[in-house]
Amino acid sequence: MHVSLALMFVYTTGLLYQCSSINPAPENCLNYESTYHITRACDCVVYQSYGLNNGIFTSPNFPQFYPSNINCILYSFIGDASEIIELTFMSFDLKMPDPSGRCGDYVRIFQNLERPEVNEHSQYDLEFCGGYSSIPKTVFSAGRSLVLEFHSDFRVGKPGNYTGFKGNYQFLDKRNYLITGSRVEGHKCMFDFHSNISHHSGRFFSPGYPQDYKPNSSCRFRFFARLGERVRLLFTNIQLHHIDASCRDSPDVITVYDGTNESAPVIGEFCGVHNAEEVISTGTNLFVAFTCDDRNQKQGFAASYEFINKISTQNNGVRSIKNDSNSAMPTSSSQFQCNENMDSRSHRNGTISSPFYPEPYPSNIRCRYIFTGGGRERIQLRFLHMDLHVPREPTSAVDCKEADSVSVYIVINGKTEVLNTWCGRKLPPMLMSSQHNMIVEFQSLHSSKSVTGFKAQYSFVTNFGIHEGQQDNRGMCVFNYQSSVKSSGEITSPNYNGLYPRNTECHYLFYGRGKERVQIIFVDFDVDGLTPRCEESTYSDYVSFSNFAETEDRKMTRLCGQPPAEKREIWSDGPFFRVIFKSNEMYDSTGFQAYYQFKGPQDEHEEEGNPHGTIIERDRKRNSGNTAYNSSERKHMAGYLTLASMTSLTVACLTLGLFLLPPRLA
Ligand SMILES: *[C@@H]1O[C@H](CO)[C@@H](O)[C@H](O)[C@H]1NC(C)=O
Ligand SMILES: *[C@@H]1O[C@H](CO)[C@@H](O)[C@H](O)[C@H]1NC(C)=O
Ligand SMILES: *[C@@H]1O[C@H](CO)[C@@H](O)[C@H](O)[C@H]1NC(C)=O
Ligand SMILES: *[C@@H]1O[C@H](CO)[C@@H](O)[C@H](O)[C@H]1NC(C)=O
Ligand SMILES: *[C@@H]1O[C@H](CO)[C@@H](O)[C@H](O)[C@H]1NC(C)=O
Ligand SMILES: *[C@@H]1O[C@H](CO)[C@@H](O)[C@H](O)[C@H]1NC(C)=O
Ligand SMILES: [Ca+2]
Ligand SMILES: [Ca+2]
Repeated sequence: MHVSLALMFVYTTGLLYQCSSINPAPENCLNYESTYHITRACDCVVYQSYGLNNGIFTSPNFPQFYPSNINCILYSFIGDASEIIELTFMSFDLKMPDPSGRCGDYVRIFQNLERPEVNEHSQYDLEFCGGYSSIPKTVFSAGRSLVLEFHSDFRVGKPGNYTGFKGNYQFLDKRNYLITGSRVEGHKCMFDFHSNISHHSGRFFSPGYPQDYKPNSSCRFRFFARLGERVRLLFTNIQLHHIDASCRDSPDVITVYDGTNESAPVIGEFCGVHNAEEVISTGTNLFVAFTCDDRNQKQGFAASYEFINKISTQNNGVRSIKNDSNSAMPTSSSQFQCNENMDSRSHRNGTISSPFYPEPYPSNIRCRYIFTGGGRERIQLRFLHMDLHVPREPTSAVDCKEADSVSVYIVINGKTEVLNTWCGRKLPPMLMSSQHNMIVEFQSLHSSKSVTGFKAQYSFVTNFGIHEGQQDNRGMCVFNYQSSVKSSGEITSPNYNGLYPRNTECHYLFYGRGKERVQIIFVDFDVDGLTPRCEESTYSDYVSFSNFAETEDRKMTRLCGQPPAEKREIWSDGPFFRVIFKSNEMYDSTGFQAYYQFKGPQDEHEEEGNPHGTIIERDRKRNSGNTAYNSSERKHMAGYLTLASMTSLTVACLTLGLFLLPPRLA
């Protein structure tokens, strides 16, 4: 036993040693036709794809310090004709660049070589040095070869104090990154995808993927399904440059249109980072546009598509019938079918309820109500009745775990997550899904002779529960308010006065006439966030304002939390104004209700007061009952942020203080 352990130890360390040792030598360069390696006096080390298709490469002596005065080592990675190379750095420690940014020691990457070697004319694509945090972690070649050049400066006496690098190389099949559509003649980057008997699915990518997209790229992808089919897209990787702002203000963006061209309604807008975003057409066509500017290129996106006959639900095989035979009340879930599927194409609205509603429901059952829509549809759920059995009379801290309950699940970035669980008799707030599907689960553990169960009304909506204004199809959730149509009115957050949906962005565009300005007065405001900045880094939802149609307005501050009365009146500079609501993937609140009014220069002097009377201060107790997040979590987060970012110390402390205060109006 002891012996074998010892042997194993020797064996593993031997392997490790072998993996990370390299043997660069001039004779390895012999297969080079060019004279680059001779004029630069390089040593070479070559990794070819036959045999192992991946492995480790390191700087000399890694993890010890690398020697000074390494003139040049060329690491050549050479794959088959159908392969590309992926290098992933796991460790990186070279001398820091000098103050001007120039690297003394460096790694250079040639990733766009035509032949598997560098010559006098080859331009390196990347050069980097310094620490791990400052380098690209993963690089890809365009073709079958990639060369890494390593250089260290001459230093008198001792070696430098740097461990160098260690990375993993992998040969990938290039065919997995080919777009499976046909290129449209006369366009730089446009592809068509037609459904036919033998063609049901495939892939498409941002230009150059898996390499970063090129500056100023603009690509179009058109999908044509056959009659009765729909197009389903799944973006499996989205990596676009992202700023803490509206996606619609982002220069790098993917937009999905529910039709054949840009004039069709927008049903998807993606920027930043995502790993599983699904979009389904309502008709037979989809149109995808990808555009970017010439700064901050990232990897782009990878996506698959499928022409589908039916909307596939995540839970295939769920029985969609409620057996209405009047048999005796079943007592075990195995005998009882109560699952239901609601597809927007057959039921646009209706009700769901516990079995035998309003009679007592059976004990020990679980019912799933699965809602499936497409396009821009969201499921809006309004509870009409709630009377579930609780083992004890609910105390102030209701724990639904032991009780009969209703849970609502939504999909966020490809993952099914519980929005919240409700039990007892308190009516849950009105809810809305974050994209086109939702699952409601009713679970009865005990039941009783006196309970009546629950009933809820659902509808598939495309207006996000926003009732005033003209919806504009050029965005997912965009509403126009024109002075020429209506000089004053009301705007609300999506799904008001229920909880606003997660991961949702809505734009309210105001078009005044002449010298008019727009006045917005929030009469109700509760948006989860950390004041005063309401930034993404503090997991804040926010409402922001802009005097411009497509760029952020830096002089306007964001609103979140429960702002005091004096901050609830906002004016535009001129006739155009844009209000943006943005929610993230966690913590919910009830949002806002506001009055808007277009005012000419004379109106502004006429009335100084608030035309709509006093602002309603919210009852904060109601808030704690209705919001799906646990306010102690937010408290915890505020504390955490205090530690994490010293600059916002005062902000976080202030907010923490607010949360700890008893509700002012309670
Ligand atoms: C390397 O540098 C670090 C930080 O400058 C220093 O603490 C350490 O003693 C150095 N080691 C050697 C071997 O020079
Ligand atoms: C179906 O579409 C594919 C891809 O566009 C094409 O290669 C193939 O020839 C088509 N087949 C038929 C039967 O039209
Ligand atoms: C990208 O487009 C902008 C504006 O059209 C232009 O000024 C810039 O030179 C372009 N950059 C590149 C790298 O093509
Ligand atoms: C966009 O598609 C619609 C419907 O197919 C068509 O009527 C319209 O002319 C198209 N517009 C453009 C700019 O191609
Ligand atoms: C309902 O239940 C009865 C009796 O158990 C059974 O005969 C019948 O086929 C069921 N109906 C459906 C639609 O499953
Ligand atoms: C449900 O849909 C029908 C037809 O689309 C409509 O007439 C009815 O008013 C809707 N009911 C509700 C409650 O929205
Ligand atoms: Ca960019
Ligand atoms: Ca939130």
